[in-house]
Amino acid sequence: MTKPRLVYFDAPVSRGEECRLALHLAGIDFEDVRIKGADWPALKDETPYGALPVLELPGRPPLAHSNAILVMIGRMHRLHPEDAFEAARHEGMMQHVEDLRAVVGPTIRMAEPEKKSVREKLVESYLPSWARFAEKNIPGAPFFAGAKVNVVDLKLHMAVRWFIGGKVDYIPAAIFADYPKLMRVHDAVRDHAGVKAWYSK
Ligand SMILES: N[C@@H](CCC(=O)N[C@@H](CS)C(=O)NCC(=O)O)C(=O)O
Repeated sequence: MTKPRLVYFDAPVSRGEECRLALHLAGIDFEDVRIKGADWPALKDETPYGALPVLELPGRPPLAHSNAILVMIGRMHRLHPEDAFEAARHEGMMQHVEDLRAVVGPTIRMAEPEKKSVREKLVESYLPSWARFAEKNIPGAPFFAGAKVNVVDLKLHMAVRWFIGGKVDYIPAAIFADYPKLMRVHDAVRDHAGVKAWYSK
């Protein structure tokens, strides 16, 4: 291996996509390895924790867990605060996104009518509550910490983008519309020149 490899599923979503965006914004030339669903069972046990994304760096063991990957890239490439307390605040929000995924993620594999019923309950209480707490803890504008993008913004962007396309059954596309700070971070990342460059490749 001569250059970093980011291994994730073949989709521009979630934990893998936020790591790809971070690597791209960091200016790192990396191999974007996309695993087909059918090939995953054979690979699962080869990964550190049985899940993706995994970042492979030349001369290092594979690194797993999206937040660990993001924080490491962020620290090395000025996409995460140097100050320990500020960094921890960013990491707290990154964990908040992981909490959301831990709650909503399992509904993807639910069959009907359980999926409908569980998601409708999430729309009533968990999702507005999650957004309210996110909103309360975003100090800056347009990005989380102000004028400059950080890895936390990429993670928040992916979380909002999951729903606002209206492609998640039973979850309205406008679920986060009443949370202006959250939407502002989403929009600022969407409109960031480096992010646009990634999607125009
Ligand atoms: N805590 C891990 C969670 C990783 C995770 O659950 N990844 C999902 C895809 S987003 C996965 O690998 N699913 C397939 C499986 O668990 O077999 C992280 O943040 O990267």
